[in-house]
Amino acid sequence: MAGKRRGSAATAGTLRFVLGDQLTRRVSSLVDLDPERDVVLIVEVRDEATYVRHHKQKIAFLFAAMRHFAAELEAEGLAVDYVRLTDAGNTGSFTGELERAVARHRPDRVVVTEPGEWRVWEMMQDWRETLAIPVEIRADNRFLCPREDFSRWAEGRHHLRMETFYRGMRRRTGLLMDDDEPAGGRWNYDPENRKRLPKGQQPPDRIGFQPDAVTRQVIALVEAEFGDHFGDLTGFSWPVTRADALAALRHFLADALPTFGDYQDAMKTGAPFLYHALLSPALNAGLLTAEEVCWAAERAYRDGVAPLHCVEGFIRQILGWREYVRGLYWARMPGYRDSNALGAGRDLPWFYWSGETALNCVAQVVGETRAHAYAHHIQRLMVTGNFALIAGLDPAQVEEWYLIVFADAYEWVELPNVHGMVLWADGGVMGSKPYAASGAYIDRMSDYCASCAYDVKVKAGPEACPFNYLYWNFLIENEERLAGNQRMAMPYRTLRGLSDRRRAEIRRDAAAFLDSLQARPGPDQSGDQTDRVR
Ligand code: FAD
Ligand code: DLZ
Ligand code: SF4
Repeated sequence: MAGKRRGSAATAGTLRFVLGDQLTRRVSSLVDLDPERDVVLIVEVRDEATYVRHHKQKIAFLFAAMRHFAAELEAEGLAVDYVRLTDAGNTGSFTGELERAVARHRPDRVVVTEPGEWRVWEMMQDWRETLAIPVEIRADNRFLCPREDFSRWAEGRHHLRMETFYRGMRRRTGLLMDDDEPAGGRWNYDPENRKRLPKGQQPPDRIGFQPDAVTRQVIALVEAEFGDHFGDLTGFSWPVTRADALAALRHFLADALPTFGDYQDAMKTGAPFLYHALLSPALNAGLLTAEEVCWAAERAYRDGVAPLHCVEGFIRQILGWREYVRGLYWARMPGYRDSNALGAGRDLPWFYWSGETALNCVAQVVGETRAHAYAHHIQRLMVTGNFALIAGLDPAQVEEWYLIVFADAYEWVELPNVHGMVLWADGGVMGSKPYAASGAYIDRMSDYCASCAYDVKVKAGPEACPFNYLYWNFLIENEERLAGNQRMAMPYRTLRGLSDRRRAEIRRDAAAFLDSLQARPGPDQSGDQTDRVR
């Protein structure tokens, strides 16, 4: 890129390496930047786009955001060394590009903010040994709970619980607090956040951002270089600058937040966004901070723009869940991903890529994910996640899928949600019980079942909704592991009431369905193509 390389011959300033998901002027690696002597390094590298084969929109989103951010820094008069993917000599890796930049600029030190993924953290430790100059790795100041504080809180606890952590964070920040008491007298309005969307209720039109010339160029680059990755680029409309991300935030606060809480768990055909914020790609890449988003939501409550149960429900997601999973990731890595508490090992069915399945709920969610690199929380948890859990899919393959398909996916947030919350592969570190559910849950919260080839009311045989018998089959298969879990007492009591004949029927239907998954990966899809897409 036409980045200024001021002083590239013999400057003795600091080289400030900003990763693609650290795009804020306030990130710790830039706070004490000396505009006269320092150089900011930003690099597009093939390794980061292919260590898993990310959705095309995720790559386009980050490259576009990186290029816009670099341009903003340059407009401020700063020296930016921006390496494009197709620049001659691009080595394709963080390490290679950092080494080349050190040779170009000969800085007296490198400053970088800690990354969001363990594998990059390990790279950074190597830089300290291999580069001949000091490498300072700074804490990521974009989170409200520093890693050390979370680790101290988690120390000695085998089971961590988000609710306890969240209350501590409310007290610590003062968000939704009236002196020492929670606003409205309650900490949590979760029971008010579970309504089905009434027939005829129309969610608001969502603001989309037309790609400008820079973004269009990136989209063409991604199609040319990563055309065989999962996902469509045609509808790309993510905000890729801070200004646009702020516009998206304002739009959410005014048009969706006042109803967000009521329909947080609802799902509707053809309405992928409902009242959700659509802010996670911008938040995770640094275009917005968690702190400003939470305080903006609190202001909407104090000003009477949005009711408390909606604002609390929203703030809980960011101040609670987001900070919690991040703390847990760093406190439990690198061993966290190695457990497989339920011994699951079935291969990921091809329909997670193709969407070609008679399970209408799964087909809808995969189709929307392909189109937008987005599915909302309940779709991720209770449709693709619930299926993966009750079908006993291999945690590593499921985790890779989630890391690939969403524009907001980084391991610090994906892994605890998938390994812990969805698959319970951590044996209960993250959540008290598996979120297993039959088709009745999906029927209650969506309109998917009305257009499905299967019948959600039928429990056995070829017409039956597979979620129904897979749910009971899951309980049977994991009886030894889960029956002692207090929160599973009710379903196990019901299971014990089933006749031997009914149990055998469940086992038979589940085995036939699961075998068919392995035998027939899906129309027109060969195993070779699975390898290609991953
Ligand atoms: P909203 O529903 O409007 O929520 C507001 C914000 O709260 C989000 O932007 C997000 O920052 C935060 N949030 C909500 N729930 C969570 C959560 N469980 N963990 C962390 N933050 C949360 N989120 C990611 O950012 N990246 C991921 O890779 C990711 N993978 C997930 C995988 C699974 C299986 C599940 C169940 C959840 C995952 N989530 C992930 C959390 C959540 O689904 C997304 O953050 C949310 O759907 C993003 O859309 P939104 O901005 O419209 O969120
Ligand atoms: C996800 C991603 C992609 C696709 N490309 C780049 C890139 O070219 N340059 C970069 O600095 N970062 C990229 N990223 C984000 C990194 O993967 C991310 O910083 C690490 O996963 C650590 O969170
Ligand atoms: Fe999904 Fe079963 Fe409903 Fe079909 S009937 S949409 S498979 S829950």
